[in-house]
Amino acid sequence: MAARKATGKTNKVSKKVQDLATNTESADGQFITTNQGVRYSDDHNSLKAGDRGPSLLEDFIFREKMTHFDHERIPERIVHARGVAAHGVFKLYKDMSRFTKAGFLTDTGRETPVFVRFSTVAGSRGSTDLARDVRGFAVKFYTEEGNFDLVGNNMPVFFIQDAQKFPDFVHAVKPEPHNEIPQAASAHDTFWDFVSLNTESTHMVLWAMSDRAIPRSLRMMEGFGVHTFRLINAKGEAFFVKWHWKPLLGMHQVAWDEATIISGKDPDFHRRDLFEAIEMGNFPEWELGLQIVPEADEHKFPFDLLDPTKIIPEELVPVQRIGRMTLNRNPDNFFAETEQVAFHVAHIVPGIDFTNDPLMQGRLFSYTDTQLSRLGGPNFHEIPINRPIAPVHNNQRDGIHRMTINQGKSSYTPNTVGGGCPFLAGKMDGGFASYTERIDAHKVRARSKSFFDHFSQAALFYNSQSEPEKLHIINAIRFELGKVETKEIRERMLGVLNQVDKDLAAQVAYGLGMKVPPQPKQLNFSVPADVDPKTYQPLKQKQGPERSGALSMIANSPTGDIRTRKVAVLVADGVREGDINAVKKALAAAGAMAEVIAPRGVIKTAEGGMMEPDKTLRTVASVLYDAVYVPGGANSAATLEAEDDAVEFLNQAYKHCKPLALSSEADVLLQATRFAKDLTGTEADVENGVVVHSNAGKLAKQFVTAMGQYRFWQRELAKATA
Ligand code: HDE
Repeated sequence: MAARKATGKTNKVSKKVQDLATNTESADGQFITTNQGVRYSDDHNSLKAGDRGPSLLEDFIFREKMTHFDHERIPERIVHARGVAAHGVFKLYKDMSRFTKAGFLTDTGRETPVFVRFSTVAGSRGSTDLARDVRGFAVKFYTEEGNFDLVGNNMPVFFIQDAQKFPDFVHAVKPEPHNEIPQAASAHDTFWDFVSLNTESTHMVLWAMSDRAIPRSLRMMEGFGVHTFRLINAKGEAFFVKWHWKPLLGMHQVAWDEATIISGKDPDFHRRDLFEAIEMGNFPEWELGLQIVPEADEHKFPFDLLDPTKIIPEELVPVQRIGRMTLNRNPDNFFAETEQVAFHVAHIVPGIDFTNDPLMQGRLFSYTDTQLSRLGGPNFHEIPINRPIAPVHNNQRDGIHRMTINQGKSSYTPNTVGGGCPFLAGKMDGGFASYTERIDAHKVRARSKSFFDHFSQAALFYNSQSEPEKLHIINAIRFELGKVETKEIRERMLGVLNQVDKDLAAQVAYGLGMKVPPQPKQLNFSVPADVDPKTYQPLKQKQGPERSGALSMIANSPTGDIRTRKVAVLVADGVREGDINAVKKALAAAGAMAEVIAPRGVIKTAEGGMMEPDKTLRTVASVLYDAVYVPGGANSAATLEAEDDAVEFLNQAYKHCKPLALSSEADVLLQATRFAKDLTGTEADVENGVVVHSNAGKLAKQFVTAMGQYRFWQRELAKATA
């Protein structure tokens, strides 16, 4: 595989990982056999009594094959069922031993192998990649001291504060139980019923309604550990820490209308994008960022560090970028690796520890429990993708699908028959010891009052968005609530939104044709039983920044960087091949790529040659590309003008705010579009991302500059209704 070759050197550790994958099999040049290793000669016909007679029960070859097939599926994950993964490495920039003793965070000479699985949350395994949803971002670090799993999401907060509510939340967002509708969508009654009754969800609801929930690529989204963890240094000192992944390609989104079309045109859009990028050697990269808070500062914030519905604004604690993760190898086998990988929040290594975040505490139980039913027994750590590179020795034995053949007579500790092995590891030997946090408390079912502010950070998030992003949030909520059939739920949610931002609530209400209800209207099950939910007034704290620059995707997208973007070059018979070459050259120089698309599988160029396009108009659509280019050649443009699919290609690209470039010779095609009437023929068109020029070289150059802005969202603002 090209990608594997391109990785080049294998360091000591990744070699070890490969050695551990001893269960690999390749059928290249081999005879077919049964699972008992018996070669056989016919795999097309079952054994019968006569060639038109009944099948015979003794056909062990048929029965073995069919039995295996009948059991091919394992239960999909209850949440995060739809996922895709890749291998890679993590390299540290900066020794963090002041804060932690974890080897992969202190030894800058190491390359730690990683396996990363991205996922959507609500949909089934076969659902679309472009659902409006949170994305899972789970990283398994195979460190020399054992596996560390950072099981995070692409949003830094969560819907609930206490694990007790997780099954309810998941039941509410999943398809409704009576008819199993809708698939992979939160736009339905039960989700909004739940979140409108649990105002602790409000902050996360806004993230989920923002463009973060419809990323352009898994390679272009942030990741977060969500909970506050602890780092522990060699002296035993503890620090609070929040984990961040910052994508080096910046953060980018698609338009919602675009997402819905992609779901039909290519439901594997994200999965394909990741796979192809890695195959092409465009290795996705993220920097690992840490926000570190000394223990002594625990109570200095206007929110509780243990509350997973809160961020620490970067203005209060900056994110230190301490290392880089590069994904450089696709899995060989989706099932064996991506499906069978088992992440667990409790997989930590010495130098990292938990906090009392009540959501995290519940997760510490859930992840092993779920693997027992999904992977069938307690030995899932022996599946190659889950094996640590650190050696494993203990007295655990047997169980379903045990792979290890333990030697010797001792399977207990303490023992003398085994010479006392395996030995206990003290601190000096790198043994894990839990942080000795002092706890002095009553045993209660309760929530700390410091968790009661449900709206300040929701408002912070909303206020920090640019105008186009605010519009996207408003439209997303209009869409979702528009699908909610129960009026009381819609109304209750408007009441909740009104506590975040009056204009937001008013705009959503206008779109729904409803009125914002007077306050307080909603019941609130986010408050303890001793508070009357009807009269409960939410606590809103005013401290902290009004806006946070890190929260807007658009504000954090590097302009000018168009690496790995995909351009559609629309052509037909009579196209000027020289124009195609000019744009291809300009794009390649900037790290982007072009695909030539024609009405049929072969075309004749203006220069007289024959050309095979990469794709035809029948199999692709503009939603699968970042920008569109129409080269010169009057015949080509005239042919495209007569093709509904070609005109629609341009219309959609314009609607989704993408950069467009057309040779002046393609004017007939341009005039056939819906947006031709919006053009002025002046510099304003270029500022609006539509470039027209008669010179192919200049057109290509201006096009690359326009692509540097990614999208021209102002087109939507001009048309927005309020
Ligand atoms: Fe998970 N979660 N979760 N979750 N979660 C699972 O584990 C759970 C939560 C996350 O690619 C399950 O192996 C509980 C927060 C990711 O394989 C399950 C609670 C965050 C993945 C489970 C949460 C996550 C999972 C399903 C609340 C972001 C996919 C299958 C107490 C920080 C990992 C499985 C992969 C998967 C339980 C909340 C992230 C059922 C009980 C918060 C990325 O164990």
